[in-house]
Amino acid sequence: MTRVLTYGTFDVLHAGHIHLLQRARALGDHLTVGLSTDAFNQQKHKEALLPFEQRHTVLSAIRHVDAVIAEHHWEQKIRDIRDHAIDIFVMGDDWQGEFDCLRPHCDVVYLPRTPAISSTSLRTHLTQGADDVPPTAHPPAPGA
Ligand code: C2G
Repeated sequence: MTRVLTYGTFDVLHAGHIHLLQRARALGDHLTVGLSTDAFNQQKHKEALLPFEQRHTVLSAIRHVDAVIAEHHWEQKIRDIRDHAIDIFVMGDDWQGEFDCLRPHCDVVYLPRTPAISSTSLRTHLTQGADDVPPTAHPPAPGA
């Protein structure tokens, strides 16, 4: 069994997140997602609209996701890789190179990020009542 691991905030879930999770899961047989806690989001200087519990409920319901663990700090990845017998670590390529230090512990794969959509843009759209059309989210090119 090939076990895959990824991390994120997954706030205001959108097609970019789903495309990432779908491709990550397709690299193996089991996908574990490290979900950033509200406290860790503060460390990341990231403001999530939805609290951890709600983001956990949504993420756990996605058929591409087999397990959700809490992401409390930057340094837990090596332990998570060991504890969950991870073979492949995956992140979107906005993180290109940032996690190459994990290569001694597992394969590291960066997948093309889905353009033109982000939780930040959706939060702005939702909270500022923008009257423009919500951003579209075309999936990355096939084989991306
Ligand atoms: N993503 C994507 N396309 C988008 C938006 C996000 O492929 N349009 C990917 C990101 O590259 C990331 C994952 O979806 O791999 C989750 O994105 P975020 O929820 O923004 O997570 P982030 O804040 O990048 O947290 O330790 C790692 C961090 O917890 C990652």
